[in-house]
Amino acid sequence: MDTTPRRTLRLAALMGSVALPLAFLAMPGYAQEKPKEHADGPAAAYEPSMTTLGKLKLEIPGRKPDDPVITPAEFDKAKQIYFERCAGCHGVLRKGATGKPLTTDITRERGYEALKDFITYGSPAGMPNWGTSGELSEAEVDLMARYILIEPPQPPEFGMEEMKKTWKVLIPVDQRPKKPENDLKRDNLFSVTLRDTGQIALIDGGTKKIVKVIDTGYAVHISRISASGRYLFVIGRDAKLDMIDLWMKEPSKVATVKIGSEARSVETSKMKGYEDKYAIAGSYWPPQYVIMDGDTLEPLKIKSTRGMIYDSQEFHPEPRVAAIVASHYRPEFIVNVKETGKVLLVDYSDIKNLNTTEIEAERFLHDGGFDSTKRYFLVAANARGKVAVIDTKEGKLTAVIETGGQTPHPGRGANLNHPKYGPVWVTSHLGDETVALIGTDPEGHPDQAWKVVQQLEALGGGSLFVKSHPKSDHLYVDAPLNPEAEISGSVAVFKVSELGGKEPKYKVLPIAEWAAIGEGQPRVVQGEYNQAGDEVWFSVWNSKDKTSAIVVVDDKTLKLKSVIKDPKLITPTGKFNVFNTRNDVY
Ligand code: DHE
Repeated sequence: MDTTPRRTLRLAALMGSVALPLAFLAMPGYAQEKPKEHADGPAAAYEPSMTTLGKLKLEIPGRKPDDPVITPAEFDKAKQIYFERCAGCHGVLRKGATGKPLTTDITRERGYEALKDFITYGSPAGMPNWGTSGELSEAEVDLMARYILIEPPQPPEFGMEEMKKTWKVLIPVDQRPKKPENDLKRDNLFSVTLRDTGQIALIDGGTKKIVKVIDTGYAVHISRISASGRYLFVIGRDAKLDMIDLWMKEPSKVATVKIGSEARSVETSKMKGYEDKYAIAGSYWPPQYVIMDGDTLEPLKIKSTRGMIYDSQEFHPEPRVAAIVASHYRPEFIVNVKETGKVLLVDYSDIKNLNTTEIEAERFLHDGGFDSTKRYFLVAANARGKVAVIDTKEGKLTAVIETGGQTPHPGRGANLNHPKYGPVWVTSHLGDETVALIGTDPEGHPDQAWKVVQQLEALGGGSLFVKSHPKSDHLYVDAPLNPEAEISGSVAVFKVSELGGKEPKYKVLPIAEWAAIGEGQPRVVQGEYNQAGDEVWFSVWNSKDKTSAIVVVDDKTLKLKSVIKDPKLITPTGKFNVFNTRNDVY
């Protein structure tokens, strides 16, 4: 079906859902107005959940005489709820992140009743209405109000000693193949996250058959591939990093290490001369990154990200590591630190005398990718509605751009050759239906460089990923977190060659319908191309107990090419094609 662009989607409902939770602390008496449900927008469902921290055994911090009573069992439960639902915004130590601080000097000043009301009813500034939405029972709301009146427990640090205890080389380097021992078309393999089983499925891009399912970390998050294409690295939310050798007769894990308690990112060295030499992973807790040996995962260097926020120059105790990419221009990792708003260029050519360039960018950095030349790295400062551009050749900030939409969320973004504006990089938004096209060609198109040159309107808010390919004339925009099933089950496709016209139209592909699953309300997420760039794969992400699928679309005709279904394909989300991921093709 063809649809003209429309700005129909409940902007009002989406607005506010991404703003600062617990703004109530600055708004005395607001709870009495008992605002109605407001924080049910897609972005509200996307705040980080520190699930693994929730499972750690922690002591009740020294109870003071005026602390409200909480039993150890209640404390355990409240701690788990806090880490899973609240810490993403308010911080592990409750010192504030995208949400307000909840330190005891503040919470005790507000008092139990006010806290209980705000947890129950939320606030229009973005604090979810945990009580009235039914997410928390009355007893749980009472528990949480008491919990935030006591001192926050601090999860343990995770230094070299702890890391080394978890580090295992499962197959020593000298016992690994000297050359590939399988006839897989490795560059067209897809590593597919099976989120809720803590596994990845290796799927052959040609036959569309599962080659192998491999156990990895808890709520496994992303995969990255070494520069040579031999090693696959998979990070779980529990910060367990697994390294898989694709040369083995049957690809298998060859090394593993835990780099913290909560993590989201991993990358490998890509600079000429350093291929496969190092791996790096960043964690949410403790706030740090670690550089590891690229053959064995031996942890070599751990660096804390604690420090000053780029603009206020105030100390932040827990700045999380978000996206990490590897420079193609210098032997550097580009490490994005969420809460301090800094991009770190970590020079790995001499890790004994580690050199780091610290770039002031913007808060709160999340995800991003390269422009088509791989020289510029564009990263979303999502809570500020901006994208920061880093020149990885010169090692400096190029620009910080307002995207014009609410909460940009590009994934790695998409690179297009726009008929009017030349090379552009694209991001969609979590908070609304807009899609921003940013000029990335300062030489050929200086007037357009680092500006939003066009804004498209796609299906609706709740978009997480856009995708294109150098050989394709299409731009795909998903919307998995949109509250409407029809939207979250579809993707919008724009024709790149028609973007120069008036009001470009998009076509809707009913991906979930094509998967013909029947049960549940699956969300369609993250397009990923095959190596040839002639087909694009989408995950049809259903709940754990229901059938999920991967739908493969013919990129030329936009017709259904095949549906991959398998009982082992449980909760597929991210997909990482070996060739495209190792070469940063998107
Ligand atoms: Fe992700 C990338 C963090 C929830 C699927 N996600 C990233 C990156 C970060 C991040 C920092 C960039 C990594 C990099 O490039 O090095 N993600 C977070 C969160 O904090 C958040 C919001 C909540 C949480 O508690 O984890 C979160 N992410 C999700 C999901 O719910 C998704 C949709 C499904 C899933 O599998 O968990 C999801 N995130 C992804 C995917 C990528 C990703 C598929 C990589 C996209 C790409 O094309 O590179």
